[in-house]
Amino acid sequence: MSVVPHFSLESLPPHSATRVKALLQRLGATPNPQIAVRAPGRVNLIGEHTDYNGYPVMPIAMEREIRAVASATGGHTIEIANSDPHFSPRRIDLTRPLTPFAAGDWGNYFLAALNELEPDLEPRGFTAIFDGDLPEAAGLSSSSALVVASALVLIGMSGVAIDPLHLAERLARAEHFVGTAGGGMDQAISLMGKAGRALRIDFFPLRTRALALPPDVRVVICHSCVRAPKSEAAMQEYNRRPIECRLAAALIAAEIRRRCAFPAAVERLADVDRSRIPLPAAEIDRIIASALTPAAQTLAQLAQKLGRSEASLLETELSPSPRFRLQPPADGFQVQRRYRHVVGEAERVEKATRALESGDAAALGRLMDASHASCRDDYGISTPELDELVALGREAGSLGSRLTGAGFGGCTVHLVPAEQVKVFKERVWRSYYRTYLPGRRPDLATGDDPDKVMFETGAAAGAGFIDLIE
Ligand code: NG1
Repeated sequence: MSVVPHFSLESLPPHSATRVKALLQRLGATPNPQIAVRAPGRVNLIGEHTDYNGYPVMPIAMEREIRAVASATGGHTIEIANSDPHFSPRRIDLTRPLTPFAAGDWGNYFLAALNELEPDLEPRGFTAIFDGDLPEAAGLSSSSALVVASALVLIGMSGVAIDPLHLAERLARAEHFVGTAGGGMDQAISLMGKAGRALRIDFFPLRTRALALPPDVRVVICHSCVRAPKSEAAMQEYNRRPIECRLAAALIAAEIRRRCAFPAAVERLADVDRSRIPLPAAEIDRIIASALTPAAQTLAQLAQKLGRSEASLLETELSPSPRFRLQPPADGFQVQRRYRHVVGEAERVEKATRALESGDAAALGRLMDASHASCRDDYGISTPELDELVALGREAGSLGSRLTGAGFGGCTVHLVPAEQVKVFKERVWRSYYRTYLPGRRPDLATGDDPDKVMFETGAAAGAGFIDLIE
């Protein structure tokens, strides 16, 4: 079993160490044990919306993070505060059943970790202060970094040892507490990121493989300035994708079973991967074509094809997490397009793995471009702003550009030759932030500081405890 790593304060980037010291000062002098933790956000290079389908992803842990300090208080109350005044303090009474705060409340991400770990850890009261430099609602996984940091605070306060891989698997499920039906990429990269490396992550069971980034390229992130908060209408749009994929898997499984014996348990698209269907390739093509027709499907059509009632679909596939039920979309379920994106994206992750193994940055860049087109055309998760930022990034000299994270706003990721980064940023600043946005979206304030909306990141180490004894 491996354990969650410990970092010395001196080993942290100066900015991070300074913030931790400021948090400790705010916590004040106390005779009780104090702990500090950090959990990075992530930028996904390729493999978008593949994780919950059982297909791989390839992110890096970012050099931006959520950090927290905590001190035991005894008793049965946990108090959490945030250095960002937008997030008011929250109090949790451990003697009562956990009840979520209002939808979208930051405290729910702490509760997600507590709800998962409470039976094992039996936590006592403490005070914790959280802090971070990850833009939220930006597709950079600030929510999972908060869940991971919360989990480490709970673990640190209880003094138990825990395997990061096992913890990542549990926290992926735990985050469903807030209502999203996401996969396990964000928690896994935050916990197991490797400095200087991308991680190829496979799921069910979770496993990771570190791959060196080509030495002569940099990862640049640009914010489209469109917020993508998953707690609002975007949650319907986000959760619709895993649900459409699950329906696609069920449709393919039903079609296979008409022709041959096939295992009963089909939960996700990887369960009906072509390699798992014991039939000739041409027959598999016919099965997929007849299971997934191009036209969008109504709930009634799906129920009929699957031999199920609409009510049963609503109660199972359309209710993927405890506090969420999808309203059937007015434009119908797009099962064929979603399937095409997921299997194409899974193939691109395989090719991207080979590109990194051979240090071929140009090949990775081409795969990133193709990924964006598929996210836009088949998965329907892009926006006009993201498309423009991707196109302008390519014009400004990137080797490959794409939206990153869930989509519907947030950030783009660009693979830029090291010597081009300065020019790239100057061009994108002029073309997107100074020309496109003021013309098309004057409502979106960008400010005057390019570094607030565009930044480079290397690959950081995964989450851990920060040793406070000098
Ligand atoms: P972000 O970008 O953090 O909302 C979400 C999911 C991931 C993955 C990506 C799309 C959560 C916590 N995260 O990430 O699992 O599905 O979208 O690739 O739901």
